[in-house]
Amino acid sequence: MTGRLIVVSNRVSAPKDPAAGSVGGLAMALSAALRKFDGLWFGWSGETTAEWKPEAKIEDRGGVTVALVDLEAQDVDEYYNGYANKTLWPLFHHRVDLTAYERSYGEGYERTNARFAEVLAPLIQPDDVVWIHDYHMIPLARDLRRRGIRNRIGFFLHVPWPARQLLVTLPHHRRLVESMFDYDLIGFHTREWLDLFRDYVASEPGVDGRLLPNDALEAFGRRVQTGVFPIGIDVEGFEQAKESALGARTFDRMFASTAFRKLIVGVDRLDYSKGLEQRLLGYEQFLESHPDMRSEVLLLQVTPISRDEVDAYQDIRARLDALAGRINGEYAEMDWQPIRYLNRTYRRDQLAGIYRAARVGLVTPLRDGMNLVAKEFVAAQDPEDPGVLILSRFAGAAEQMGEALLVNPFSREELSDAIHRALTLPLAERRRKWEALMQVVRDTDVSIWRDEFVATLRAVDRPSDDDHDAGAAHAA
Ligand code: GDG
Repeated sequence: MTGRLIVVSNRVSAPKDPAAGSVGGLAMALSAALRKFDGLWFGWSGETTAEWKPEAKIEDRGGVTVALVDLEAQDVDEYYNGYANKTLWPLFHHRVDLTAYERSYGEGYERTNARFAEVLAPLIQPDDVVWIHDYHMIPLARDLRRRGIRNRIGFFLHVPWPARQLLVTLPHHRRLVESMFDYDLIGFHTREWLDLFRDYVASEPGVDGRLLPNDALEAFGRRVQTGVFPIGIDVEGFEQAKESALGARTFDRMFASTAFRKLIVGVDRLDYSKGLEQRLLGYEQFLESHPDMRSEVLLLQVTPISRDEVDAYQDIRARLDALAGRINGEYAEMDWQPIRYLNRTYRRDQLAGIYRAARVGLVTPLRDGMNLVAKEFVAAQDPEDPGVLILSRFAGAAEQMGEALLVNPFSREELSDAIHRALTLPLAERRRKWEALMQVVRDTDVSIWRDEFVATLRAVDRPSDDDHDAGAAHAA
């Protein structure tokens, strides 16, 4: 009998109604696994409490058991808004200029993870495997080990791993990496992120790390297995969204509202890592360099607001408002406006209809763990007349999606040239590229990602319990 699966992430996205068209692929895939293995999804409720209580509210969400904890306002401030979103997120996306190095954030991060461990540890049964997600909870395995948990624990990082030269600007970087050696398996989206992690372990003074065969690593007197697990989308679910009544109606609406024009589409959370300013400037360069094509195109940029309690997000929002306004003011004609810039969310089936109506998908982050929009855009295309994906070479997705038009998003001229090329690419070439890209999208379906990670975690070679005790003593 295989043990239960326990998924742990900052926010628990198990849907109340799994059939709703708005559910993301990751939430679907993890919920399906939890239903299959009779598991549990643990995380922050999103609520605050006046005083910390070490207990979880257990609920059923669409057949998945979830365990939710409330946090004190100070925890939310220092752990979530602070260390996670103002320190690790910018640093891991190579934005040291935006990284906050406040001690209180680091302390809040340690405290909150210890609190999560306090509530989670008693919920873990002897045969369970635990799968922890993302940068919010890097030290959680260490905190669980301190509470005597010996189960297999895996970690998956959804964002890039930073270059060593930048990571070392983080006070206590070694302590953070040392805590990762309490996992049995650490997964990254790409070889590039894994190699950067290996570089830190092998080269950082004081770590004394060793690279072992098959991507295992040894340091701090312990050993961890690492691997590359590229995430993807729920292809079948996305295809259903595209074929759904609302997906088809959205496609018709977009088609009618862009008549005689080629639609270029971008869909991104409002985040400085997504390269939105550079994208608008690249598009402006295209309008400037190709005046004859101006009124033939239209950029639809869907950009839901995110993390707007954080100053850097308010700043980028104001800059984008101004930039979109300026470009529209400068280039619009009485019957044409170059950019439709929308700060709102759409349902997933509507997004599928929008992607399908587009001739070009612009996915140009400055740095991105993977980027699922690139895969959704491809999956939404009409195989007979597919659109062209322009993809940043700095998105993790570029490691697999070499048939896209790969660009350097920092160069507005390169962006402009890529837009021109995408708009003029012959049908046969578009089809050939789409088929190759669609194969990648199928081969990396989110259920494959999930199953491979969990199977690898269950099969990892573990040190004997004696070694493990030595490791736990070392960490304490
Ligand atoms: C992190 C990593 C990694 C966007 N607007 C709407 C909407 N979205 C959906 C997209 C897509 C998802 O949000 C965004 O996923 P990304 O992968 O592009 O980016 P992050 O949010 O930064 O995610 C990233 C990912 O984790 C998974 O590991 O790929 O690198 O940064 O699915 O469609 N969804 C709906 N309405 C919107 O308006 N329904």
